[in-house]
Parts: sequence; structure tokens; C-alpha cells
Amino acid sequence: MAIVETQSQGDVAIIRMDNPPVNALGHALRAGLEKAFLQAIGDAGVKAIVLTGTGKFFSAGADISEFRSEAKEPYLPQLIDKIEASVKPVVAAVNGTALGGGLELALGCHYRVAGRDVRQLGLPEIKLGIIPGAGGTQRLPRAIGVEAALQLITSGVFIDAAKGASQGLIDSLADGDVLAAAVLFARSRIGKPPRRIGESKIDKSQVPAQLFEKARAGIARHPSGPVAPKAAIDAVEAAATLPIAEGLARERQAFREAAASPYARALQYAFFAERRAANLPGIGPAVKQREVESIGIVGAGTMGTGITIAFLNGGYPVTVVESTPEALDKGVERIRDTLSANAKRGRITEAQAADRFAKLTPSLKLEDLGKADLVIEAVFENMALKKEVFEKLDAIAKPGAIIATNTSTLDVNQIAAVTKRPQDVVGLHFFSPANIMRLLEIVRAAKTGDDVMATSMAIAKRIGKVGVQAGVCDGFVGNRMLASYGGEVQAMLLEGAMPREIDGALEAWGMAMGPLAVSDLAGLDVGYRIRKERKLTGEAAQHARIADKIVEMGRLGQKTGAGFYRYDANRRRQVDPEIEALIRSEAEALQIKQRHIPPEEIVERSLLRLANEGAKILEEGIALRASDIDTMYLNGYGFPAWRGGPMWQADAMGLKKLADRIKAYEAKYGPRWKIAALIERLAAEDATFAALDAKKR
Ligand code: T1G
Ligand code: NAD
Repeated sequence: MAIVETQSQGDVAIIRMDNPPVNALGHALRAGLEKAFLQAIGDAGVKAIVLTGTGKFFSAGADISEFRSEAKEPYLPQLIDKIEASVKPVVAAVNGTALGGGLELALGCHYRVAGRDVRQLGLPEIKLGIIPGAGGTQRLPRAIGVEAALQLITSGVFIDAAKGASQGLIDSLADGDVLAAAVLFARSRIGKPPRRIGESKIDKSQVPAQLFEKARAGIARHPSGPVAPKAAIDAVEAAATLPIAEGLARERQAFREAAASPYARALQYAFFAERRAANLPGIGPAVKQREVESIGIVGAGTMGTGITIAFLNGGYPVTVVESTPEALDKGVERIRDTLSANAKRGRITEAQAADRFAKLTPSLKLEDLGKADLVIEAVFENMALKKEVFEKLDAIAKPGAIIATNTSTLDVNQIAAVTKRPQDVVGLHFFSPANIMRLLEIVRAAKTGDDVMATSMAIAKRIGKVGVQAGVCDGFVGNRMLASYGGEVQAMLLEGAMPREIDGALEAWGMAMGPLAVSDLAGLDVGYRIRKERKLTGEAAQHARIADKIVEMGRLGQKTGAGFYRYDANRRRQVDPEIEALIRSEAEALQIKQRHIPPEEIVERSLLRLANEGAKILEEGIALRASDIDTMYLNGYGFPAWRGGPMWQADAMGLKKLADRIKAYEAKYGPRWKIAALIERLAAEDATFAALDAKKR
């Protein structure tokens, strides 16, 4: 099937891109486009040209999967220059998503007619660690103004067609048939000189003073890392100060620098890793998903309320059940306040906030969940309580309903075993705050049905989450690795690194938040409850002493204004000498001689514990792929996407060196550093986790 089709309506040639699933501008599509355009431009019978896409996509941009190989002609920038140079008017009929090179293609056309329902227009290249490389940094500022273009390019956010029209990106909005509207538009331009964006001048008086300085000052902790944001600002500044030809040359240079950085490769790896996580071996499109239209939540605490909001935002009616009226009122209040705060911040409209809150039914009776298609339990982390709740839900929930637990660590097989329907039971492990964190760890118990797994994966996508499968073990994938990483952090505290030093080193390395600040955010009582459930002994008990003492001092973290840090009224953390003194006295009591631990060692020990535990998890089949582990850490644990993830970092270090470093730590610190057999094997084979994953595809 041709991926570029050409037809004509009288003297208007219509060129349609048809390269499923997203009209990625791979080599074949570019070659097809070039051939079709040259034909139309050379055909005397053609007076105007319309370019359009198929289905929901105009084009999602360059083919990211081609980035690892040498690009082949025709190159996109040159193709776009040829289109812009056409003497015949060229109109882009933007029928759907137009991103990256896809939007640059539309910007190379002389006019853009878009469907009013188009929601995804943008230049999100920065999320891949690169910048627009086909003229976007030069043409977009000329189309919508320098400041607006800079904001779109450095954030990578999408705008909808209405916004695009208000900014001058879109010339006309079409209700209904976009192609017909575009043909009419094109016909109205026949015989008139085409308007080439590339030739338009930038009104420098419209460029706010200090715009670029301010932008550079604001990119220190950009989620795309240190290279691409700077490259993007440099390129847009070139648009504001240089003629287009020089600006395009500056763009190409900045593009190449960004594309060559390891951070770009890590971000592109993360893009595909996230999509691969949705593929569950043996569970293809043939597995029929269950109908899920209504949701029940048990427990309206920290997690129950966040999960409720996530489903309300996803358009679902939700019934939330609590055990006491006080707890219920508190939960409902938190849900209402969060929705109205989102409206105040302009994330949703007041009407949407009201509509979503109207879909909430608070209750004190578990029986009210009898009609729900999916019930998610989020009560205290206590096995006996969870079993009690599941026994009741087993009797109450309708046949075919999915019953899920949000447990952070407990054995989902044991929970399922108290029901007569273990095939309906699954772990749906959200992350705090559940209405914001994108990760959903989908815990597959021994008897969880394939249809329940497929349904859970689909629901994750519907509520804007990234679903990743995990098997049953203590802490599943994410929290099991966190316990290992957290254990090393506690060991380093006793050895002399203070909370500010540990969090400081990891945040400077790129972590969104250091591990001790994260535990203060999640609530130190959650970890305390889990440790008490586990009845730790030996070194593990020793390493938990500081955290236990802090909880026993009534310091549960942000929610009590103090934990490892003190928090001011704006929840800003402050170093607390009392805690530093506590750490020193604990070390003294354990006769541990404290020393300064350099930031590099803090980072290395943290990453190596994560990778080593990750490898053990892969060995045991608790995670399907190393890339799944990375997707989890990027979307649930604040691991910087431009660093790829703990398993990506292990490959980047090289598994031979990794093995040597782990063995060195094992020699110094003992069995907690016992190396994973998988790392030893792969190191011996000079292999990588990525190669291991590729074998599983
Ligand atoms: N290249 C290759 N494959 C792509 C792709 C792309 N640009 N976009 C999507 N896919 C695949 C994806 O891997 C998945 O495959 C399937 O399409 C459906 O995607 C010169 C150099 C468009 C919003 O950054 O953000 O242009 O898993 O599951 O949720 O300046 O995909 O089914 O095998 O994500 O509906 C800039 C990236 C490129 C957009 C759709 N473009 N894509 O989301 O479906 S750089 C982007 C997305 C560039 C120029 C530069 C999203 C989407 P599979 P999906 P979705
Ligand atoms: P929480 O203490 O904030 O909330 C628990 C709620 O459950 C309370 O409001 C309590 O009143 C309610 N409850 C207790 N028994 C009940 C019953 N029989 N019926 C109805 N409601 C009942 O705790 P949380 O932090 O929301 O944790 C809930 C679950 O989520 C735990 O299993 C926890 O491990 C897990 N989890 C917590 C986090 C986190 O960061 N806090 C993250 C992921 C998972």
C-alpha cells in the first residue's frame, strides 16, 4: 500500500500521508512526499496543493526509531524548504495530531486549515532530548511570536487548534470535513503570491527584554536534562536576531549537539520503553477486556483520595467508602479542594471541576460498591485488615467485577486467596500523589486472569497512567528496589553522610527529589508500618534505627511538619540540627566511625543497589524487562528521564565495570551487596540488559 496517495479535485492536487500508526516521517514517507510534491508542482494542470494526513494523525513527526541509523535523503529540512518555495499555494489540511517534524511540515506549507477538534499541536522534541530540526525553531517564532514559540519549544507541551488559531499558527478552523475546507481555502489563494513564513520578519520590538537570559536561568532542573533546553533557547534566539538562512544553520548545529548527547539517547530509549511496557506476552488484542464504567474505592486516606481524583479526571463515576464519618468528610473535602485548586490553576475549568465532583458518591457502606465494575482497596497497610475487606468485597462485588488492592508491599496471592474469585483480583499500585504520579504498577497474582491484566493495562492508559506489570514478591518491583536503595541510604547516614548531603548529591545528579525528602513526602509512618510488619533483624534492623526513632518522636514527615527535615508553612524543607545530632549519636552507639562520604560515592552506591536489585528481580521474572524497571523508576520514583533509568545507567556504565564495583562493595560491606547472578552472566558475555530485553521481544 502506497504511504503517499495523490488525487486531484479539479485544479487542486491533494497529497495524503498514510503511514500508520502515526504518519511518522520515516525515509519512505519523505521520499513519497518529495515525489508527489515535485509532480504536483511540475503539473501545469495543478494550481494549488493540499497536504493532509489520515485518521487522527496529520503526522507525529520524524520517525524516532530511525534516529539510531544514518539519515537518508530526502532530508526533512530540505523537503520542507522545497514545499515552502512552491509558487503554487500549498495548504496543510491538519486533520489531526501534528507534532515535531509533522508541525514543521505544516509550517513549511503556506497556510494551515485545522479541524476544530484537533488537540495535539506542538514541537515536543525537547522530551526526546533534541530540538526541532526541520525549521521549527525559526518558522514557529515567525508564525506566533518569539516568546510564545520559546515557551512551546522549551516545554514541549501540546496546544489545541483553537489556541493555535488564536496565536496565528492556524489560519482557519474547520468544523466537519477539514479536507474540503482546505481545498476551498487553497482555491481562494490561486493566482495570489503564497505567504511564506520563512520570509516574514520578526518584530524585535515584540521580543521582551531579557527573554533569553530569563529562560536560561530557568532551565537548571529541566526534565530533559542540561543539553537540549539550552540548545532550544540558542536556536530560538537565533531566530530573533539572525536572518532565516543563518538561523536555520544555527538550528542544525544546535540540533546535532543535542542529538549527540547521551541524554537524548536516554530520553528516546525511555519513549519506546514506556510503550513496550504495555505489551504483555501472551495477552494480545484477542483477549477480551472487561467493561469498566463505574469505580469503587475503599479508604479515603492519602491514596484513596488521590486514586478517586485520578478516576474522576478520567471521566468515571466513583463511589468512595470510609469506615468513619470523620474520615469520610476529610477525604471528600480533600477531593473537592484538589479539584477546585486545579480549576484555579487553570488546569481544568470550573465547570469541569464541578462536573467531576458531581460524579463522586461518598459512603460509609461497603455494600454500596455492589454495582461497581472495578473496586480498589486502599485501607491501612495491614494484612489482616485487607483480608477482612476482601472477604466482604468477595460477597458484595458483582460477578465479573475486578477487585484490586493498592497495597505497597503485601502478598497479593494471600489477599486473593480469601476470595472465591482469585482470577478477578489484581494489585493496582498507585504512587503518591496518585492523581499526579503517572506510574501504575499492575501486580499480576498467580491466578489473575489475562482479561483482568489486559483491562488493567487499558484503564491505566485511559486515566493517563503508565501501566507496568510486576509479579508478586515483597515490595513488587518498585518498592523492593526502593527498600534496597533506601537501606543503602540509611547505611550512609550512619557512616556520616547527613540527609542534606545525600539528598543534595542525588538531586544534583538529577533526581527530582532526594530519598529522605521523598520519604518525608510519602509519610514516614507508611515505611514504619511496613518495617513493623516485616519484623527486621540484624543489619536491616540496625539500618532502620534512625528512621524508627524519628517516627517514635512523632515526626511523620511533611504531614506533621517534621521528619528527616523540618518544614515551614510553605512546606519548604529546612535542615534540622536535632536530626543530625540524632544520627551522630546512633552511629556512636553502634560504634560506627563516621567519615565524609563524597557525592560521587553517594550516587554510585545508590545506583548500584538499584541496578543489583533490579537484576535479581529480572532473574526471578518479577519484572518482564529491564526497560519496564526503568519505566517504573522514571514515572514513579522521580528518576530523571534524561538519565534513562537504573538499568539504562547500568548498561551505560558497562556491566563488567558494574560487576567489579559491586564486588568491591561486597568485599567492604558484606552480603547486602551480594551480586546478582544475572549481572555476572551478562558481564561475562559482554552483554547488556538492553540486549537481554531485545531477545524477549
Ligand atoms: N516515531 C516513531 N514511532 C512513533 C512516533 C514517532 N515520532 N510517535 C509514535 N510512534 C509509535 C509508538 O511507538 C507506538 O508504537 C505507536 O506509534 C502509537 O504511539 C525533525 C527530529 C503521537 C502523542 O515527539 O508523543 O520530529 O508501541 O502509543 O498514546 O524536528 O506517540 O504501537 O509499536 O504513543 O496515541 C517528534 C512522539 C519527533 C511525538 C500518540 N514527535 N509521539 O500517542 O500512541 S522528533 C514526537 C507521541 C522530530 C524534527 C524532529 C505519541 C503521540 P507501538 P502511542 P498515543
Ligand atoms: P492512610 O492512612 O492515609 O489511609 C487509609 C484510610 O483507610 C484511612 O482513611 C482509614 O480511615 C481507611 N480505612 C481503614 N479501614 C477501613 C475500612 N475497613 N473501610 C474503609 N476505610 C478504611 O493510608 P494511605 O497512605 O492512603 O495507604 C493506603 C494503602 O495504600 C496502604 O496499603 C499503603 O501501603 C498503600 N500505598 C501508600 C502509598 C503512600 O505513599 N502513602 C503509596 C502507595 C500505596
